Amino acid sequence: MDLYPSFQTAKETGQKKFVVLIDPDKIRLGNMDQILKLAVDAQVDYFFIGGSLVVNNMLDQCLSSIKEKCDIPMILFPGNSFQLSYRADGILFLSLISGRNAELLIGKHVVTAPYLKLSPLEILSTGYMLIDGGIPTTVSYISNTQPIPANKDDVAMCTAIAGEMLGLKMIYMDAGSGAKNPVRNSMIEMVSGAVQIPLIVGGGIRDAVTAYEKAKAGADVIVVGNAIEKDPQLIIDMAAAVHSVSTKTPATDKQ
Ligand code: 1GP
Repeated sequence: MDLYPSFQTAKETGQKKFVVLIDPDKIRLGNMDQILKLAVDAQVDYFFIGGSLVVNNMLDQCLSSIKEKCDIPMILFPGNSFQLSYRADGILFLSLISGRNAELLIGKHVVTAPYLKLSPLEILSTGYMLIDGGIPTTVSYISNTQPIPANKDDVAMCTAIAGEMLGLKMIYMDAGSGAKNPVRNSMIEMVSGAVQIPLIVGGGIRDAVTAYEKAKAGADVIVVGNAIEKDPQLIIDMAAAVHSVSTKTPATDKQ
């Protein structure tokens, strides 16, 4: 499957996408089967697979068990260069453009490039922007970078524009897993108005209304992890809320 064209087409046609983030460490928790069934029923668009720290080496097993049960594309969202597997469909090749840690801007990429060049994975080069979500997150600690302050919409906009100009194919604004506050709507509006490439937003989205608002503000792709791990049933309402933004006409929205 060509993943990037599917993101591009969705952006062009205003079809919002809903992503469930699966942390391979959590595969041992009994709710994995339930999550997969609900994801199929709710027509979840993609799985992102990864975590800042994956400690149980369950990545391959996680990917295989998802593939056995459904056709939802699996995209690696690696927290480090050990989280690679040919069993996925694609990989977010992340450059942490909100930070100034050279290793995460280009260093790790050089090391992993030969492996990825030979792999069947579709490479999705992505400008990754950490946005302050109200609490220190694992990503900001591990990456040794400062997130963009939550109210600095202009900094986020300029960073995203620079990422697009550098040729990155997508922008991912992340308040970090388990963030207290998701990325603000005003920041999403400003960034989505400034770049043409697909905009992914995640971190701290816990309910369908918030997911709807973020998509409405201009996010093309909404990512939810923690809330769904805690309550898998949320998948149904969240996916429906995000997908509904695509189908609503402006006239319907005003009602
Ligand atoms: C984190 O954007 C993802 O990188 C998802 O965050 O786990 O808070 O939903 P949550």
